[in-house]
Amino acid sequence: MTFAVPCLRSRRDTYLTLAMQRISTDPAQANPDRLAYFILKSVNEALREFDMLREGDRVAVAVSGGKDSLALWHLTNKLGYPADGIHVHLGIGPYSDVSFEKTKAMADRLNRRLYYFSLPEAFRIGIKDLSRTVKRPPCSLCGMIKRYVMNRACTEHGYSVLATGHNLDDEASALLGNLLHWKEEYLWKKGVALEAEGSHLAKKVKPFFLCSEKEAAAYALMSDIDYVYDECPYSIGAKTLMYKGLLNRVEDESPATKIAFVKGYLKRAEKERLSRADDETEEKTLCTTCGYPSYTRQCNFCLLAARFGGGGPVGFHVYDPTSLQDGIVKS
Ligand code: Q46
Ligand code: ZN
Repeated sequence: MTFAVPCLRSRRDTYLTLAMQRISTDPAQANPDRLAYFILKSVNEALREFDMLREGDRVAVAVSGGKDSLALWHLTNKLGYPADGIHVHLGIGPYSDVSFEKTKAMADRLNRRLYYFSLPEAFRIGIKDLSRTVKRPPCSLCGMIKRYVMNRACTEHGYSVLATGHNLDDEASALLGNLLHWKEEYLWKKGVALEAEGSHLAKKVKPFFLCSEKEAAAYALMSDIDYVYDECPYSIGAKTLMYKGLLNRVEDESPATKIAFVKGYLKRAEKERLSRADDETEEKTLCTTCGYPSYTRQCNFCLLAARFGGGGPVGFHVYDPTSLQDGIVKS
């Protein structure tokens, strides 16, 4: 498979650095086609081994505007799985605006629909002020809002699978963090292909989990994908970045450690999840407002919507490049 590689010479150094990790320690042998081959091989292996996508599935990709999610959206369509996108605008100033623009540009390029939810529009407040007002860390709020929006968009628009752009470095660093702090409540719940639960929680898959962050970036560069280069301001100083650095040092000394670490975990996690399922004491109920699973009478999203949403229904947008429509869907 050959990718169009615009201005290869100017990107040569980047490719060589990126390619060295998986293809060769000899820069002269590294080239974009071989790198593309390894990336596609890894994604195919993940899809097959973990039964991520089945015939008849309708796929949506969670798209942030960063390299991993845009590359995944592009690759999923390239591999023959027509996939639409779902995006959450967090209201983090220019960072969120640029992320949204890059996401919309990919919708245009792929000619696929994009569902999106805008926090500042729906709640008239960005994540920073929301966090301050409700006294909850921005990343915890962000995770909750994204999970809710993604699930709801999938359920209401008939997508059976939600694919996310988590790569090998994300999985390994999250696992290391959970282990170092023995976060038993999260430790065994992570997976790379989690089946749907009931009619409200879509199946979740991570087709990039065997690709390193560098490989995902290489795919984005090779495919001429324009992504947001800045990191989310709330990720700066996050422990996961330190864990990624530590794991990279281990990987340099002992190649393939990250893959062994994550694959070893996945084998054990499946058994642990099954044996722990009977001990689950926390009972889920259905939110009295939206009907989605919740541990409390009203789910956290609906509580926010009641407080900040102006009393009306919460609006989700759909941008459809095929009809050049940008409409709001009230739910
Ligand atoms: S959780 Fe936190 Fe991320 Fe959300 S607020 Fe930004 S850093 S985007 S990976
Ligand atoms: Zn609810």
